[in-house]
Formats: sequence, structure tokens, C-alpha cells
Amino acid sequence: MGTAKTDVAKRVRRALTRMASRQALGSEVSDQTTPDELARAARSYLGSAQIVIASNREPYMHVKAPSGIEVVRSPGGLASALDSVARATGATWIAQGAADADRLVVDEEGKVRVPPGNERYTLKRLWIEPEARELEYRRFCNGCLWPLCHIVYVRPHFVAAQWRAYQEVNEQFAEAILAAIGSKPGLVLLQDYHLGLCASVLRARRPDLSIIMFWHIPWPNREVFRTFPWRRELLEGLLACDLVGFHIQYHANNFLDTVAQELEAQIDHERFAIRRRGRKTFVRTYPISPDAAEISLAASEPWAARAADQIREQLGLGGVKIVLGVDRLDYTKGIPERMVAYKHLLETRPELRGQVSFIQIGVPSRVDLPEYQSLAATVEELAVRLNQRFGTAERPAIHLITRNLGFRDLIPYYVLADVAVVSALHDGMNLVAKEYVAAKVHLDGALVLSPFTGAARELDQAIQASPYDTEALAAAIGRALTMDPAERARRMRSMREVVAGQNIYDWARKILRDARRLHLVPGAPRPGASSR
Ligand code: ADQ
Repeated sequence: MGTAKTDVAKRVRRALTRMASRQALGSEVSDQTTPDELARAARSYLGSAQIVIASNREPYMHVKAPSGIEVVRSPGGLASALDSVARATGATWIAQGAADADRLVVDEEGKVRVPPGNERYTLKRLWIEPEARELEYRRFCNGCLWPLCHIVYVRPHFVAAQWRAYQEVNEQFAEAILAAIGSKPGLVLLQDYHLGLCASVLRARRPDLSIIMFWHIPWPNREVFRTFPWRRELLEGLLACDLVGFHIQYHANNFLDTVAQELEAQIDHERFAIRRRGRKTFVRTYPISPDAAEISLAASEPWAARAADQIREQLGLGGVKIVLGVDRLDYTKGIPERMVAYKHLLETRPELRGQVSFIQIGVPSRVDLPEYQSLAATVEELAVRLNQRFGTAERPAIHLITRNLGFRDLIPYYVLADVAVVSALHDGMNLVAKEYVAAKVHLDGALVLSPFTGAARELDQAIQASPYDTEALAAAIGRALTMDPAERARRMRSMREVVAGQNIYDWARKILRDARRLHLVPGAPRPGASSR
């Protein structure tokens, strides 16, 4: 009885917070999906089908703490959206166990019920050998597939041993998925490029399964894809899915082009589907978005303004204008390019010196790979040089913050920034651009955005500039800094209308809705089955 009351209280509190979040989005608000609505939709779309979600990263990690074992929720909206789907459908979620107490809480099959205290679904952890396979697998994902798909002049490493490790780990995932489904009909939701081969194994063993893959990063053009030694196997892996999702149409088009080039397949451009060996794979776009209402709510609360003031004081920023960059330290994000553009701006517009400060938050990433070590060193060096040339002891020209910040720590930086620069050389979507827009509740910020991000398709009121063109990027930052407030507000309002219309829960809901419409949910007639 006590628990039921607590649950009701929790639900009421959540509903009130959602209402406040929607209000914080102001006039731009539209009908965003809530976690509860997603859960209801998942239940109604998926019925009693056996759902399995698979991702490289787990939704909950168990970590050792002085007080015992603590549960940490994976950061990011994607984990929460899929968590809603998993809770609502009682799915099994299969992921790599990576945290230091992960093994201590699972049963002999690697399973643990989550979320703790309110167990709704099973998390099945896979143990991938740390020394050999995990290293090789990670290297293949991060040192080969990542640069292959992001066309940024970083050469992918094609190493056969790493490819074999990738195959093995995908097989391991597939075995775990098959075991979780047993002999029931099932729907499998695969996440991202770590699991590109999983569907081939699943399909060979269980032709009746429904399999959906979302590919979170760009898909390269066919010239680049041709260089990849195992291109046919990877394509076969994706074509073993019933539905493959990308962020934008351009990546979906590239995918169709590469299939046309590499395989004998019938491409249906009208319905955006590929038919091969009697099976059909649909290709669709689902642009991802953060939870704009939640970010807007946080940014409009008094603590966020207070925290922004504190940052201003701690960093000795006085009344200067703030330019902000927030990224994982990844060579695809165009961080050195934006720093060089900022340097060019200060060189060519001396009146801005001492009037502006740059804050770059760059969380270290993939530090075992030489390309990432070299990027981190370049960024450090550029920051030192910028400060030597344009900074003073009291007021550096750039502040480099290289630690991970939680959601609540990041918001005040968005609140503080007059300009955010997202200068990715190539990016599936780039959530930072949308997060900044969501946080600008007072319309007092301008976004400089690379046209090579997925977000640029939607945020057309950003000031777009190529990160490859230093002068153009410098001019764009200068323009953003000095833009007439009325124009700045007009552009920001328009971009807020775009992000207000979407969130991560909508994203998941659209994929599930298509699964139902395309008859992919087990029990419904399978498309293309008649021509097998
Ligand atoms: P990422 O390459 O990680 O994601 P992005 O979409 O920008 O890129 O997401 C980064 C997330 O990490 C954002 O939510 C951001 O707030 C957070 N973040 C970044 N730097 C941080 C820092 N220093 N401290 C704290 N938080 C930080 C991949 C693809 C993208 C695609 C997403 C989702 O590369 O193109 O948009 O998946 O599909």
C-alpha cells in the first residue's frame, strides 16, 4: 500500500515537472512525447512481442563506492528513451558489462533486474575479454568504422585481426539475443555501429525475427565505402535487418548508393526499400533530439542563472561576451578548427580583444588511440598559444575545461554563452547544437553551426559556416557576437520552434510506430514474405 502511494506521488511529481518543462519552452511548445506516453505507445504498438534491445553501452552500471555498490544510470537521453521502452515492454537489454562492480550483482547468466528498487526489465551483461577482444573490437569500432563513416581525412585502420574481433563480439551479442528470445517471436532493436553484423547471425538462425537497427553516425559515400575491405559483409549485416534508421536523408541516400554499388539488389526509391534474396529492408530517417523541455526547464530555473554567475566570477570573466564549445575530444568535432578561427577573429578584429572569452569544454575520449592523444595535445597547445598571444593573467582568451560535466553542470554554461560554436567536420546529428538552443529560454544566444552536421538540416536559422574555411568561420563567430539582439532573438525563436517539436521520446516512438505500420511487429504479416 505504502509503495503504491509512493508510486502515485512519484507519477504526480513527474507529471507536474513535465508540465513545467513544457511551459518553459514557452510559445514554441508542441506535443512532445513524455516518457509515460512513450511507454504507453510501446505497450500498444508492441503488444506481447518479446523485445530485445542491444547496445554496446549498458543503461545501468554498478560501481564500487565507499558505502557499497552504487548504481549509476548511463548518461544521455538515448539510454533514458530506450529505458522507457524496456520498462514498458519488459524487454531484455543486452549490453557489455564494463563497470567495476557489474559482475558482483548478476546471476550466473550475467543477468540483473533493473531499475534498482523498481525492477521492470532484465539487463543481461556480456563479458568481453578485456585484453584481447575488447581492445581489438574497440579499436575496430573507433579506429576503423568511426573514421570510415566520418569523412574527415583521418585514415581508417583496416586490420584483419580487429575485424575478426568485431565479428566475434557481434556473434556473442547475437547468441545472447537468441537466448533471450528463446523460441518466441521477437523484435530486436539494435543500436549503432558496434553491432553492424549482429543481424546476419540472427537472420541465419531465426528468419522470422523482426530486426531494427539505428545507425547513429553518418553513412559514407560510395567512393569512401569502396575502400573498406569488408564492405559486403557489413552491408549484408545491415540488410539482414527489416528496418535501418539514420538521422538524415543524405546518409540514407548514401546507404542506398553503396548497396547499389556493392550488391545485387533491387532498390525501390519510391518506398525507400531494398529487396534482396526475397527479403525487404526499409530505410528511414529519424532525426534524434534531446529532451528540449527538460533542458528549457532547467535553464529557466533560478539556480541555473546563479550557477552561470558563479562561473563568470570563478573564471574572472567580468562582463565579456562568451563563446562556448562543448564536445567529446574527437577529431570529427572540429575543435582545433574553431580555435584557429577564433585566433583569426582576434587577429583581424582587434576591437574584440579583451571583450570576449572562449570556453571550450572538451571531455577526453578514446584516449587509447593515437589520433585522440594527438588531438588532445593539439587542443592544449592551441589554447596555450591563444592565451600567450591574446590573454592576460587575469583574463585568459580561452578556458579549456577537460572534464566530464553532468547534465546540471552543463546547463549554466549554455545559459552563460552568448555564442555556441558547433564546428563538426562531419556529424550524424550533434546534440550539443540542439541542447544549446533548448537552453536559450531568453533567446539571448546565437548558434554558429557547421553545415556538415545532421543538425544543420533542421536548424537553418543558425549562422552556418564551414569549419574547413578559417576566414568564414571566424567571420561567422564575429557576426554572432555582434548580431543585433532583435535578429538574434528572431533566429533563436525559430530554432526553438524546431527543437520544441521533438525529443528523444518522440524519436523512439516514431521508430516503434513505423515498426507497426511496416508490419514488423511479430504476429503481423511480414512485408515481402509472398515473394520469397
Ligand atoms: P556524439 O559523437 O557523442 O554522439 P553528440 O550528438 O554531440 O555527439 O552528443 C554528445 C553528448 O555528450 C551531448 O549530449 C553533450 O551534452 C554531451 N557532452 C559532450 N561533451 C561533454 C562534456 N565535456 N561534458 C559533459 N557532457 C558532454 C553520437 C553521434 C552524433 C549523434 C549522437 C546521437 O556522433 O552525431 O548526434 O550519437 O545519435
